[in-house]
Amino acid sequence: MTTFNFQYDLVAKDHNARAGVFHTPHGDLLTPIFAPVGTQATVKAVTPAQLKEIGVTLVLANTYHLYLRPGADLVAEMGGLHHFMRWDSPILTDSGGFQVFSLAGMRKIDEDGVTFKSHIDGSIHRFTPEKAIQVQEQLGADIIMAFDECAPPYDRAYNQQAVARTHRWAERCLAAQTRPDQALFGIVQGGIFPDLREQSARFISSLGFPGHAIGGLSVGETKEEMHRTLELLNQILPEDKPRYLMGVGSPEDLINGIRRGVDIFDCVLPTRLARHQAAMTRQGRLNLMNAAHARDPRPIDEKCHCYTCTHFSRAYLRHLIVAKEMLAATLISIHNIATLVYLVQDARRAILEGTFEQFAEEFLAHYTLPEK
Ligand code: PRF
Ligand code: ZN
Repeated sequence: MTTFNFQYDLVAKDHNARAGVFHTPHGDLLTPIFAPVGTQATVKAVTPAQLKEIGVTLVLANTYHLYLRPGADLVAEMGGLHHFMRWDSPILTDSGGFQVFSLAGMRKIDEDGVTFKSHIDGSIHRFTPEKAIQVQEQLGADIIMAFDECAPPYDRAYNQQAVARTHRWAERCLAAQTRPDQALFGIVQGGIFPDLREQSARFISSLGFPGHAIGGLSVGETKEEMHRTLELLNQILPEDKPRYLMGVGSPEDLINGIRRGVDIFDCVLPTRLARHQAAMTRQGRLNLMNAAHARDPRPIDEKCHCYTCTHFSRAYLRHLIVAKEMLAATLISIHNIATLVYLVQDARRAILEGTFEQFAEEFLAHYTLPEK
């Protein structure tokens, strides 16, 4: 099906960390890469021009949300997602499975698909693997995702079923694809269970997808379990295709993921934290609402070269927050996204230089984990 050559060039390896280039119809992605989330065809509070200035090259959008509102037909009629949201770099859409499964009590899963109730108006809808592909083809992202089932991480019987179903659905997604210019990624599931993960990685990578996603992590398991799972998958997933760890993106998770062979990450964390007045730095989180910042002339991070840190003081940002001004969310979002984008850029440089292990150790030594 695919006629565009979605090639992944592995440029350098440092232990298990990888630096590469993934070619897409809207340009090359330099990996490791972090993609901010634009659930409703907008990265909340940040314009495309601001994303470009930071150096963002990939954004994620959600099939579930855009299918419900404004509708995939409307987006297609408006020239597709790139034109609609005026983002001319690569876009990745998630398939909707994970979002539908998050609708506790509002969905019913069977072998053929999922019936669910809209969180907007309560109307009834149905997604199948075929429907998820059809909607993603209408949206027109560069990277689209297979329709999968993400089970609770510790439920073995459920994961066994979910893996088998995810595999059958992956084959149906491949058969349903008609556009030659979208990279359809298969998704590995299996919870915390090594045998299920191995089975899933072997099966999914046998289907010939141009890239592989790791689903079902950062959903309640421990960090150690996530790391062990990534180490196992790193040995099984083919080296010549990109690996995407879905929905993961704290600074320490990025470094720990890159260390275990992950190439692509996405997460709502930078924009969500920004709307809750929290700044991400390489040392840890900072709550800008705190009275300690009231007369602080320093930027969020003196070493950060983002627009926010090169122009504004903590005192000004705190003032915007206290006065409930919208610009606060924009400026903190810009800084938080920049923190993750610069972090993976530095990681890539270190991989190319062969110093990634030192870089990772150094980063983790100075990083204070947020309180739970
Ligand atoms: N599947 C899909 N999207 C996802 C996940 C998944 O398992 C996760 C889990 N971290 C986030 N987004 N399709
Ligand atoms: Zn900054």
